[in-house]
Amino acid sequence: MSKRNAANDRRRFITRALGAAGAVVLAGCDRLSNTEWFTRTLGKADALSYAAAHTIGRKAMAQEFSSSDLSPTFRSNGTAEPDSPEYRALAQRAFADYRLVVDGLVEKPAQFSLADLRLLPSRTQITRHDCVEGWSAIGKWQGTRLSSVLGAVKPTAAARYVVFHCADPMESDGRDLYYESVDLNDAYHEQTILAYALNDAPLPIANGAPIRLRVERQLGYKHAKYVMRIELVDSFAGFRGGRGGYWEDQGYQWYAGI
Ligand SMILES: Nc1nc2c(c(=O)[nH]1)N[C@H]1C(S)=C(S)[C@@H](COP(=O)(O)O)O[C@H]1N2
Ligand SMILES: [Mo]
Repeated sequence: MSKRNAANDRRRFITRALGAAGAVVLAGCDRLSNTEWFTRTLGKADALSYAAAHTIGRKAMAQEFSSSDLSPTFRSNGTAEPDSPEYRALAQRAFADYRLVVDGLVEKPAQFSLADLRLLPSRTQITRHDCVEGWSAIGKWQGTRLSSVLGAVKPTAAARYVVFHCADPMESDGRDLYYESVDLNDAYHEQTILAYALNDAPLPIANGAPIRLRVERQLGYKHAKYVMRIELVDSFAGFRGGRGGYWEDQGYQWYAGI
């Protein structure tokens, strides 16, 4: 199959998958997760879209825009402020005490303050965020390239996935923290950054302060906000629901390519 046909097939496939999702009345991610067929459909779609993305080459860049394309405001979705004493304490001191822990299958586990992260190579990009609920927004993100952080900690040969542990509990009893994961292909991609700024201002709490992932070729729920810890693993099979992310454990596809 030629590259062009593969890309067309993939686009058609994804349009079909999302078109069907769009036909359900979606009040939010909760509603969607309860829809049985979505689990069924996108469970299979997962394997297919991941394979298709690899066929067309994972180096492809997400589209970038210009300042004139920026959305007037970048809305907040999901958690707007993590409800935990630990997070509140960090926020109160403007994240001066924040340390991003990076560990797991790495040679040199490390902790990074915001100042440390700002010293590493950064990238600025204007991209479109697509939420599975059916809205999009264009924002300007600046952040540390994830590849720079990984370069510092040196993943071992066994490392296959990067897990992002977030600050926000998804249950009112304070448990079930949001989490996400990507493979090394996306982790080392040029546009994959740990963003600390949005639209030329420090990242607001509503959008994931102090650090949120941007993984531009995937849907919104992959872009973990309030990232506290990054863990290199060889599998997420034994962790939480075993599907590599909070929404994935409710049935969303793990590879949410767009
Ligand atoms: N920690 C955390 N990350 C998260 C979420 C969340 O609830 N908690 N929601 C996800 C979803 S569904 C979307 S669309 C985006 C929303 O990002 P925004 O608040 O900057 O619009 O964050 C994603 N990352
Ligand atoms: Mo979303």
